Amino acid sequence: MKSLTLILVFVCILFITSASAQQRNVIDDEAKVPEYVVPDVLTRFSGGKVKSAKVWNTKQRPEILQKFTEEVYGKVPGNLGITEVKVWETSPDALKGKAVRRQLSLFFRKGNRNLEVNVLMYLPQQQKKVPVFLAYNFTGNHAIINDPNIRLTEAWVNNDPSVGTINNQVTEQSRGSDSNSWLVEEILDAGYGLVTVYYGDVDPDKDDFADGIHPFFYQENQLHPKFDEWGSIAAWAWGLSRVMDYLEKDELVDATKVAVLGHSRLGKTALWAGATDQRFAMVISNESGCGGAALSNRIFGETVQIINTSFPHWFCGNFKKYNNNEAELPVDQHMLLALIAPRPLYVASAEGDKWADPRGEFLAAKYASPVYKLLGKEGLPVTEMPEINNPVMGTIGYHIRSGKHDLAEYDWQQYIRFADKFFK
Ligand code: GTR
Repeated sequence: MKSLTLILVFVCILFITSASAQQRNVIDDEAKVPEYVVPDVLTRFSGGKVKSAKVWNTKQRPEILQKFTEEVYGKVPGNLGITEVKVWETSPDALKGKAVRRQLSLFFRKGNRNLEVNVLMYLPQQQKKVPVFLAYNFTGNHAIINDPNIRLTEAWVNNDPSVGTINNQVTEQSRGSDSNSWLVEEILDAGYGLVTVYYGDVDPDKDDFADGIHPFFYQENQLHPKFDEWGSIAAWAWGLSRVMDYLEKDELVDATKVAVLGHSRLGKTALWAGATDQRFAMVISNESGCGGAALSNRIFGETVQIINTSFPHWFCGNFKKYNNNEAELPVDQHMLLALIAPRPLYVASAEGDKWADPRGEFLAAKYASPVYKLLGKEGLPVTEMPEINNPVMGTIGYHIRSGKHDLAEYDWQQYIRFADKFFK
């Protein structure tokens, strides 16, 4: 009896260690990807095929959107519009006469709470309304270009002493520190404006629901969102929609031609913004990876369990149910991409960014394409992954470029071409 118990204990230990080893091993070898199933985007949850644009728009799309809202990103618990717009400046000859620079703050107020969101705009010097790229930045508006006139955010930022970000506050030293990722002059030369906001103005990127926009919606004694309520990604996406509210009123911007763009976690955010707010005419996901453009059911690189552990605040509480349990997800990320249809969508990967699963990003774009087709658009123009540095552009665009995880010059050059295809 004693030996039987010992054997049982031994078997249990073996089982537990191999299970946790399985959890720890990140797959970055194509041959090791386990078999998986991707739900068909045009099959109803109740069974049956979607065969018309009408059924897509009135039934399938709202149902998919609802699943993502309740199980992945979380719902916005109420309404709050911009309380005040304060325009700090509109300078007609910024960047040595190349641009109009406009800076303004959107204030959100409720009870004794006040949130300031700083918006920086560079626009080509034209008399007419211009199409714009709208993109969050990671480290403050002043970091995207070395322009001494850009206002410094007072919001919490991640410390980075190498660029003078200390005590979680930016300093003069970090002006232009992220300028490699922002092709301001090329964007302007191509006839586009750039509208950018520091994402931490809306919600500081830390596992703390007492700051940023979340507490504005709390009921008495509530300390964090409910399980089906918004994490940070949904809060940042909400912020993009509020910027859009403003852009619709800006006399210099063509709000029917706003391309929302984001890199990495902000790529996930851009996709969710595009899915929830159809005013965004184009959506661009730069290496958004897990919880962004990459399929979750394909276990490669970052997984649901890993992302929920490293960044427990990004998604809603319900998403944790799918840690090491992706097959139970009612949706996969190609269905998120399909929510953008029929609007132009660009998905980009990088060869050196295996963590984000380039192939999983490509496949999601491919499996979203039937919806574009149903709505009379091309979707992805190819069925096999293109070569490195070989962009393809249907109504869905895709490239995998050489190099690492980054928002690079090459990426912007493709986005400008893609915008030209639809906005010019
Ligand atoms: C990583 C994270 C990714 C991606 C990236 C980023 O640490 O695992 O999902 O979002 O951060 O945003 O830079």
